Amino acid sequence: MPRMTIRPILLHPDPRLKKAAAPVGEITDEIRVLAADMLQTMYDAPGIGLAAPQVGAMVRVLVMDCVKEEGTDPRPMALVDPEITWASEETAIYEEGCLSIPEHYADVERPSEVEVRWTTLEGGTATERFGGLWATCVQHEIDHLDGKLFIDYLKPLRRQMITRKMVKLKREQARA
Ligand code: K2U
Ligand code: ZN
Repeated sequence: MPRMTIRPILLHPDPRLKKAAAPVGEITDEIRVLAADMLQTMYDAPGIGLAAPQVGAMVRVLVMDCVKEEGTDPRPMALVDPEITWASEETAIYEEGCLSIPEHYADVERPSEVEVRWTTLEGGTATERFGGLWATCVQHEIDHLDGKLFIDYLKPLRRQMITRKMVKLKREQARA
């Protein structure tokens, strides 16, 4: 595997985080390197999921590893052109965060189970049903591919307050 690179994670507000990413179609070495870089960037953050637009790549690729039990082997996954093919009626509420909106958390309600079909990095097709934190994470990442952030589920006032604080943070970071 070629040397992996940790890529900078874009911070909200950023127009690239609000744009829908383009389908990948054919898997190229460039996509494989992007996925490897995204996994390394995710582990470094640390996070349990990351979508390509968060590192400025406007393509439909997401990575995740939601294994949290100590002593369980990590399960790094890369999903290309993921589609939700089924979602449960039942929902679950999870206090979500986002690597592009650091230090802000809010309860988001989503279907508690989803079935996802995607293209693998080997060019095959895979289908899997996700539950628990995996289900929350894969839906959070697929939202990123559609230019949607978890704060878009909040009331306007709360969203505006978070956005104002992020604008201030970015201004301070730019000055530093
Ligand atoms: O996409 C991202 O910004 C990474 C997200 C993924 C995620 C958000 C909410 C719920 C599940 C996954 C996170 O920042 S990764 C950080 C994290 C770590 C443990 C539990 C929840 C979130
Ligand atoms: Zn996020």
